[in-house]
Amino acid sequence: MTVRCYLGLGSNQADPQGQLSQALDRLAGTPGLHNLRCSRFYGSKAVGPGEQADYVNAVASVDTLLSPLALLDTLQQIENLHGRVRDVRWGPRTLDLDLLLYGEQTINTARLVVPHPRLAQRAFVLVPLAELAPDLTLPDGTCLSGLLDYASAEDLWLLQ
Ligand code: ROI
Repeated sequence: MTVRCYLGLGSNQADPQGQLSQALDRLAGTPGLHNLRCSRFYGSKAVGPGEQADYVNAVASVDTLLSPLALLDTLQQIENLHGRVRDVRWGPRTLDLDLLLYGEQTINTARLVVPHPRLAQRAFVLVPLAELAPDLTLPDGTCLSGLLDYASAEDLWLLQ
């Protein structure tokens, strides 16, 4: 049985929309990932310390037989193909691919925490996620629609 997963995509360097489009092509071509769907693209003000360029963000869903860590490996390989350098925490990035949700599972390991720990506070994740799955409930029972009521969408705008 496949598991439905949600992925966060973000970029604020080197043609961010192009980075996301190319990442989606790569995800679509990855064996073991099926039924890829993506939200519309959003512009967003950078969250985190310091000044950095605005981001482009989107959320995708895929159905997969890959284990969580195999899926994480796949996402990191794609990030690396986009020249992602893991230097500055919270720093600018050519491509960020986050595993937001892996079915109903809760995962707490050194390498991977799912649901993504900051998912609930980030409008740039919640708003596109709601396009794909408006009735989604998180593993702890929280409804996405409830989180959206508190998410500030003022630093988020639709691109297409
Ligand atoms: N800010 C926005 N708006 N979008 C992101 O994808 C994003 N990713 C990050 C940090 C640096 C926390 N800020 C972000 O990793």
